[in-house]
Amino acid sequence: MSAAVDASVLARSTSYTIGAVLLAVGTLISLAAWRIDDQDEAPYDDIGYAMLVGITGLATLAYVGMSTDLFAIAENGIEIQTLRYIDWAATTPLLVGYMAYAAQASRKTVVAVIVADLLMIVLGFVGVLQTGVLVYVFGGLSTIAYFALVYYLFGPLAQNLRGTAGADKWAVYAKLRNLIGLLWFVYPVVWVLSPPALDVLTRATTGVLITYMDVAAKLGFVLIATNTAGVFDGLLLDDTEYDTELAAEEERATPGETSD
Ligand code: RET
Repeated sequence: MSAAVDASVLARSTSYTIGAVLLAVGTLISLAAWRIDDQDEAPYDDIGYAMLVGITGLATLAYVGMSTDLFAIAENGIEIQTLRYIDWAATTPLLVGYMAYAAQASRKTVVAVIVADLLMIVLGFVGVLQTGVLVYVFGGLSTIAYFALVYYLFGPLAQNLRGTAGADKWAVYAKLRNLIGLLWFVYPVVWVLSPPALDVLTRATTGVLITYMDVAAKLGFVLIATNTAGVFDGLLLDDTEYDTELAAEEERATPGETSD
């Protein structure tokens, strides 16, 4: 193996290992939040927390596998990290499923959002197995599915929540939705620059970039979902401060009635 090839393999496997560690940290954060949180309204209930744990937990396993090139295949001379698409096919439906759950969407809407998401990933995977113009045809179809997903997140789901939920829940939803709307859009950009499309980015650069993006998309999601909801506030403030905060919150919720 030449030194250059050696260095690029090392860059990839090192970034996958770092990714696995950061995603494992995300999993621990969700597990801690699950234990601490005593709210029982969606998405701060068992179903919601199980989804959060699944999002980073499954990705941690995928990253451990990718660091050893598990399930990597060579198609038309291009190596493809199959495990990345398996990870995405399992965890992106969980991410958007969490959004639909938080918005208390109807079953029909939940199914539509998850189908759009799965189509986006599967069509993208079919795209990397093609050559020539077909790569772009499938990439384009996948991007249409992504836009359908964004439509649901910014349209029907948001409307559902805006009318019914309190300001706190809406704040969490809006932050998560914006994360998806902005950060996820970088994925098709990196995809089209990497092999087998325009081939401007090497496999190593693609691997490192996608690791950053996955960690930002998943660890970021977990941090926003738990912190914006104030799950860890009790740990950050000392007891008296926390009691004052709680009393103030109760006062806001039921003005006029003091708790003591
Ligand atoms: C593909 C193919 C090209 C077109 C589009 C794509 C979108 C991928 C996305 C992936 C998101 C992954 C996340 C992973 C978290 O760890 C499949 C690259 C639109 C949006 C959030």
